[in-house]
Amino acid sequence: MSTAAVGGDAGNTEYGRKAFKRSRSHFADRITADGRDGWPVEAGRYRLVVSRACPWASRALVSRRLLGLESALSLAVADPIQDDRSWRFTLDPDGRDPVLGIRFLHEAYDKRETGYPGGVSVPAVVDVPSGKLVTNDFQQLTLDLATEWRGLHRPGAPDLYPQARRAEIDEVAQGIYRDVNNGVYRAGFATTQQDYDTAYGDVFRRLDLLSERLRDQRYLVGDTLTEADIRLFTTLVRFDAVYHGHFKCNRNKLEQDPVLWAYVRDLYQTPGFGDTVDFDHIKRHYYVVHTGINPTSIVPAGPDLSGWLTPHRREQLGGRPFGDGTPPGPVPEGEEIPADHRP
Ligand SMILES: N[C@@H](CCC(=O)N[C@@H](CS)C(=O)NCC(=O)O)C(=O)O
Repeated sequence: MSTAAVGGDAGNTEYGRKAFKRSRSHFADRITADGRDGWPVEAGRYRLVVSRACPWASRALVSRRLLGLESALSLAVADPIQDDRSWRFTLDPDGRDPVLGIRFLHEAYDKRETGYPGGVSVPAVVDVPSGKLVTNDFQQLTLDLATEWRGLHRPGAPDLYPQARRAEIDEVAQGIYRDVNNGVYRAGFATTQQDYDTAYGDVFRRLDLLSERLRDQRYLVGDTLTEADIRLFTTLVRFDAVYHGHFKCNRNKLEQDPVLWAYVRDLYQTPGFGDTVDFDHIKRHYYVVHTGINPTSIVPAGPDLSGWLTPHRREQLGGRPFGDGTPPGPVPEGEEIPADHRP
């Protein structure tokens, strides 16, 4: 399996000596309370398709848990290893998603647009009655779950995108996206020394700034969990397992930054964050699929995960994780992370 063949992160890379370029999500319809794009928010109508390996999809996994949308928006988890037809439902009986009845996510893309030339990506939201893809716009998806889906939130759901803080959340999130979320990919898929050096510099410059910001405040914006924390979490939780080695972001491991390491453990141990994380899927996806940068596909045995559950002491900084709300309940049956895929 060649890196280019599997598409996605790798497929979005322009090979040759060009810088890594992430393609824009092509399907940007929005599911809204008023249904203005033709897709009204409705319990049970849509299916969220993710890979637990994917940081962009993982944002949606965390939001869905924190907001208590699990019964309103069902979940399909793709195999972390794609083949040349991209994401597939080989973890399900018969290799078929039990609700959509399809074997490959591309079938939902095809139903939406025949001959669509772009890549098939997660997260994807599929309309169950028609089987059509609605959106793969990961940037907008979590914002809509936090706002447009409010009518279906659980009682006690936090406000992850509070009106009064949006400008600050957007600004913080923009730097995180450019330098951290996407910065690690720019480093990992760089094909020139100069591109790699630039990306590596961006990653650690931004991480240093974030570490400084989080030294005396528990969360990134205000004193509660917001969209900004979700976006930083999904990269930090992968950092030592894949980005440090596989993507060569190796100035230091996260574990060596006392502030960020405590911050990410705090989030990991908060219901709705760590209970969505599958380290086995994460490691196997990156190391097996990206044969351009790991030709042997050998998946490293480490790192030791036991530190994730150690006390973080961030509660001493105050903060009210859920604001006036409450933590989410237990993970729904069937969505638990297997014991050997977590610390
Ligand atoms: N939708 C965005 C971002 C989401 C994204 O890149 N997801 C990756 C996984 S982390 C993906 O699904 N790639 C397609 C593939 O690997 O087949 C895009 O098109 O670039």
